[in-house]
Amino acid sequence: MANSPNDSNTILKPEIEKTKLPPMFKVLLLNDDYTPMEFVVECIERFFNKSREQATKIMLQVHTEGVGICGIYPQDIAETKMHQVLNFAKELQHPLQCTIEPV
Ligand code: TYC
Repeated sequence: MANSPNDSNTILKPEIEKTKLPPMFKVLLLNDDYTPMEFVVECIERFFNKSREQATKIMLQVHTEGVGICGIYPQDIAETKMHQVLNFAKELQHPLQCTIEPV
């Protein structure tokens, strides 16, 4: 069109492709005095695809520091993983707490 903004002899900068990354969320486990260590390790292996060694390290971090990061994901995936942990813990009547937090 005659009056469109780019209808001139102006040299335009090429559009830089913007690959938008989704906001990311940390999935955190919280310590408590009752959930067995073995159950926490099993949760981390199962829902966060960690090796037994990695899972044990994260569990011990939570046990000693009070909180630990199991993984970082887009919001919907982080929420799903949190619910999977909470449902599994509830099923076995462990008080394990899991939450998510923006990065
Ligand atoms: N503190 C628990 C115990 O001594 C173990 C534990 C670790 C519980 C991590 C929760 O997120 C947790 N049995």
